[in-house]
Amino acid sequence: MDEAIVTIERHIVEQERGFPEATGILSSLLYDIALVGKVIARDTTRAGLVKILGSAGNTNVQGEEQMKLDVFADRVMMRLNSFTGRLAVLASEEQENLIHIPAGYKTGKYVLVFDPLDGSSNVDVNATVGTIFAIYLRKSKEGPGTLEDCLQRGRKMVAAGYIIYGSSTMMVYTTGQGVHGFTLDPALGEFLLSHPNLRMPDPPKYYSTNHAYEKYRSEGMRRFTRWLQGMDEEDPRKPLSERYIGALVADFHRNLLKGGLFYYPADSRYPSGKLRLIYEANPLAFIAEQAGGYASDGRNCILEVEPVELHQRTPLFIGNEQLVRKAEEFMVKFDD
Ligand code: FDP
Repeated sequence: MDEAIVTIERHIVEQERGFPEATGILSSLLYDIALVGKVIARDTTRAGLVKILGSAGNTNVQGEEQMKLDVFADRVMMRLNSFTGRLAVLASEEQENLIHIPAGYKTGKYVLVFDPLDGSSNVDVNATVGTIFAIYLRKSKEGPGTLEDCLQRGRKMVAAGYIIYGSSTMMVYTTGQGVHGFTLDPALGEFLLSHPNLRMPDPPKYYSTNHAYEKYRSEGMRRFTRWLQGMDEEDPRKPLSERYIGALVADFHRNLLKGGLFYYPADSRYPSGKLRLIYEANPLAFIAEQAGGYASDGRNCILEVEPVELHQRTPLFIGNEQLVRKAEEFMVKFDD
């Protein structure tokens, strides 16, 4: 007999049964985010997209050029989530301040942090981009959500995921019960379970980093890269193949499916790393861990880092555990 077709809605509801005390609000929130993914996917793939390509002519809080599709994705996420009564507060990589629930609408018990369109420099060249999100329980008791609600350790996350807009659109999420991937059937407008219980394959196949910045990197990092390439004379290995798309979510996704490592270390341009702890590193770290992998800032598990500011940057090493641990070893040996 053919296997059952599982929609994301059914899957989310079935996962909720693992939490007897669940109220269904988290399930609804995840389903709202799936809808956000469909709306953004529709716009990234529409022929009329050409009209909105290019820079919006302003910069985001990181001083980076903001593309029009970023603005659009940010608004969709906000508009579909601010009025549902499920959230206390939101925070977006594209906005300097917290996003509060509009006056007159109820606040809920969850906190949503997101990167509306990761890897946005890929938009102009029709390459893969994605939306990354994480959900926490609020810490504050009532009223508008606070900064403290958003500055929680990754370990406290109740759910995380991403939607990737590539040759097909996929949503990948975890609520701490494994990692599950769904592919959007554009004709049905439904995400269908295509990748249940994802585990990072071992041995890994790939590594992903931007070699152009080698000259800004530490001795430990340069030596680590040579180790990955099989050129460490004391510890030779079969080289891993290299793939770098330049959109974290896309590089991570490939490594999740094929096994591998993504790393963006601190360097002399970015002494604290380039990527964002709250919007990028933490959600992907939770997914990596749930898929049998590991994520580190080079010294500590990413999920244990206490955030001190909303747009905090971090070095990131994420993927198969033995590769991430090896990077940590190189840093201790050559950089401390
Ligand atoms: P982008 O600047 O295009 O938004 O989040 C930042 C990010 O992309 C990641 O998605 C990506 O992995 C990285 O920066 C690419 O940075 P480099 O161009 O410095 O390699």
